[in-house]
Amino acid sequence: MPATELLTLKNKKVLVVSHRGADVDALASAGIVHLLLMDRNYVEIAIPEHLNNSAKRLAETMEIAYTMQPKFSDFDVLVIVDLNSYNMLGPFAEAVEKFKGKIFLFDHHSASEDVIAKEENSLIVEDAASTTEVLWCFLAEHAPKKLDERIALLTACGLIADTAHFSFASRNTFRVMAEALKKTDKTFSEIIEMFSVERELSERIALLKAAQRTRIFRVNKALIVLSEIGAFESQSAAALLHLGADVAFVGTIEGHSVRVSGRAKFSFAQGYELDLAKDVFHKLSDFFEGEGGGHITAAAFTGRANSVEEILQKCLELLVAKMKEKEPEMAIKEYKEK
Ligand SMILES: [Mn+2]
Repeated sequence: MPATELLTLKNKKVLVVSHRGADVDALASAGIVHLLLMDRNYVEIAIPEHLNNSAKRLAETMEIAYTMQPKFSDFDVLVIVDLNSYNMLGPFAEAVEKFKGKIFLFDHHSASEDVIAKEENSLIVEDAASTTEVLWCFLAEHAPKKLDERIALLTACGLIADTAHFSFASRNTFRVMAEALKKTDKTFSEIIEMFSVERELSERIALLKAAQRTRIFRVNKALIVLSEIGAFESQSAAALLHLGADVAFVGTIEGHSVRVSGRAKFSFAQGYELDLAKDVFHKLSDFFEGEGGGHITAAAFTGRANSVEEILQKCLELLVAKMKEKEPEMAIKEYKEK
């Protein structure tokens, strides 16, 4: 089993790093590693650029401290959680690439071509629902005594958030959740309360605008939608799936820097053996400056381009190419306003 050396660390200065735009799973995973190592080491958590509001709320309720400007040279060891590509490290990428000490990595995203940590120090479980699930199973096997109430709560938070309240969950996810719940007195709704935030007006407006600006394509029986928005592209893509799309690509542009987020229904991904990260988002960097990654049903791209439209169009093209592997005869129809 890789990465077990992590459990032997003693008298080290350890920096735990997660991805930019850290979400609940990212922050909870960093919190778990902090709790795990803090008895015998000096541990800090660092987040590049920003955290989402739910992650900020969790940091407050669980009193998890973090910095956004770490001095990498002060540390002996890095532990990277909930990412496996340099792109997701944003402004930290260079410092991690140059880091001389040992690097451990725990993740559940589709593996990228980047090698941030040596194989023996990295544990990537692509079919795990969250990085907290990966960490829980790792500890259950190698250090079960460490599984206390705080680690259980953080594990549950990461699981609930990354599965969108168990919409995408395996049998193992429910098993881990049941084990974690046993270690706490909290109810399910009390755990949700630990990281829930009111959605801001700006986000709700963005979601409605994304729906308003949608281009709708019918490809055989599937509905694929493209939309452009000022912000909240991943939330918008998820919202468009709730409205009825099988796949949604939503992009945003500021100057020339572009972000595109994609979401696919699980049943659709299964039907076409689609991995949104591998079949669409990794490939975007062959055509545009930037990098993409993510999961089977949720992925994103950040890069540079002259317009969002050209990237959205390419997403559609790559998706249709993948669909054609199953159904070579494809009719694509765009629904236009009359
Ligand atoms: Mn995650």
